[in-house]
Amino acid sequence: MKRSILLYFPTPFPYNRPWLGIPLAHLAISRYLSKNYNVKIYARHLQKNPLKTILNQGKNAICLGITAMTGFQIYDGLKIAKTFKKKYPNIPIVWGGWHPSILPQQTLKNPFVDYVLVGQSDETFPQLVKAIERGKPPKNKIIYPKKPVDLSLAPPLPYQLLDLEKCIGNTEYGDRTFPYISSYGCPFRCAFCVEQIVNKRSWTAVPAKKVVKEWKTLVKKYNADSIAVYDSNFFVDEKRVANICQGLIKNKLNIRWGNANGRVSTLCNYSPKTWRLMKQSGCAMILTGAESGSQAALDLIEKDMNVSQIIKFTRLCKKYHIKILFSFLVGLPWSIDPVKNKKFVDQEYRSTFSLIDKLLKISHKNRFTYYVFLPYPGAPLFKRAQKLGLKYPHSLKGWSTYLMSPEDAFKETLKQRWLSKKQARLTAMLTQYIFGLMDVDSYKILKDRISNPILKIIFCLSYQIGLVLVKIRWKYKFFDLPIDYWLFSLVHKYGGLI
Ligand code: B12
Ligand code: SF4
Repeated sequence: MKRSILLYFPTPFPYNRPWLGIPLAHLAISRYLSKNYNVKIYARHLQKNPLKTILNQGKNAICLGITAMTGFQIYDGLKIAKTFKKKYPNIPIVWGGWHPSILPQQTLKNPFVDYVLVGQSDETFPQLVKAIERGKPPKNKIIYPKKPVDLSLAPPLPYQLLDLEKCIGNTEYGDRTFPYISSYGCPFRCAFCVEQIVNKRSWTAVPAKKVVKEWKTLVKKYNADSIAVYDSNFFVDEKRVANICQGLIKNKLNIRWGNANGRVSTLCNYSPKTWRLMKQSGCAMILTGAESGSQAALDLIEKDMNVSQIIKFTRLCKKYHIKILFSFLVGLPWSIDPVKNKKFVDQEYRSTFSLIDKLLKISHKNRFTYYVFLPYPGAPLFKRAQKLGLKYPHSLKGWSTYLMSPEDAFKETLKQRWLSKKQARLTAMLTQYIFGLMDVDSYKILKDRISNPILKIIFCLSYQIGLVLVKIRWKYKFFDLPIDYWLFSLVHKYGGLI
């Protein structure tokens, strides 16, 4: 009988907000194991009561694997790990993913962590599993990859391990959108990002031919009509992108692809031929970190780009009818002096608002998201924030409540000097409510998710009223008396719509 490997994907959100998605990390670490072991992946959106099922399956297990980003995933992961450890004290619990990779020693100190696998674990996890199975577990409890994974040799992700119907949903560019990862790492050095700590500015990718072949399987076997690309930086190699596009066209895959993360500065240098291929092959949406309208802020975060490139990029995307999902951040740690800092942050808001107005004039079809800057452990700006008085946790458990979502961010900022509670709230209001409703695709996506006809009518009416309100608010930059936003937040929190 095959031995089993249990993998848990902790929920990323603190309340009952659904997260539909494919736990790609678990598929990636199972790609060399799925044939010879009984790999089982658990998550709240996959099973009704994952804890109960995991506890029932423990007897024959070699280990339990848990992934975690900094934040709530740690909280949920620890809850499962604690109960599991109580029932099966001899089965090792292996932690991996972004947070354990950033702080491996601290993570290992937790009693419900037996091993920490740092970074890309496609190869190291199978090695560990086999060693445990042979009864020769490694003495070293923190395991590092020897080199970046060669994705040209790696077997395709074993999507068959999941009940995919529970994982996929609709997006603005498709009804059955499948998440996919075509590269690991990113060669850039943005000072707020953890890429350079975990992947050391390396970048490895699945070759173009293989990407096309794997997308073809997703279309033919699983009926995918669209692909969401989850790479940290999909567009590093223009030739590869062009070849992928050509392959998609040649194979008449007739899909749309989106979410692909790319840098403004890289894409501005792409040739018109590649842009045309991208459009023809179904590129529907590019995600980019525009970060700020303030050049001083872009320089502080070492973004290595300028504001005029953001404008050029927006024009290019408009020309080729590709939607942009812009990500902005605000509230950088400028100065130890709170008065000076406030001045800088006010300037960040003004510059970004003015840039967004310019971008809206070029096209009103793009989506803007706006986040409060939150220092992630390991990133260069974290060290700067530390010097400015950031209070941060010193244990794995502590990081589980390091709040990440914009709606909760103001709670965290109470401890910070460089952003007021009011400003943090404003940022959450902008990203979720104002820009959320102004995004022309939100209406359709959300409407399609509601099956009850009466609820659908109520939704449509409220949305239209909300849209008028948010447009007025944005036009006059009037964000006080946010009664409409509070109502929206209630629906958002408990209705689970967005
Ligand atoms: C999809 C995604 C999400 C999804 C789902 C998250 C998930 N865990 O799958 C959602 C939408 C929920 C999300 C939310 C957020 N995300 Co996010 N997200 C991603 C993204 C784009 C892809 C994740 C993915 O599937 N990767 C593909 C897999 C194959 O790679 P991987 O996860 O790195 O896994 C490999 C290794 O890490 C390791 N590994 C991973 N898990 C495990 C488990 C075990 C047991 C082992 C042994 C190994 C292992 O092996 C894998 C194979 O090599 C990543 C960027 C990226 N390229 O990974 C950011 C990323 C993980 N997100 C990030 C951030 C900052 C956020 C947000 C805070 C964004 C925001 N401002 O709101 C929120 C946090 C929400 C919350 N409340 O905590 C950061 C993480 C920072 C951190 N310190 O944890 C990343 C790295 C982006 C970045 N470069 O900054 N995100
Ligand atoms: S380009 Fe994106 S993934 Fe790369 S370092 Fe900057 S923020 Fe991180």
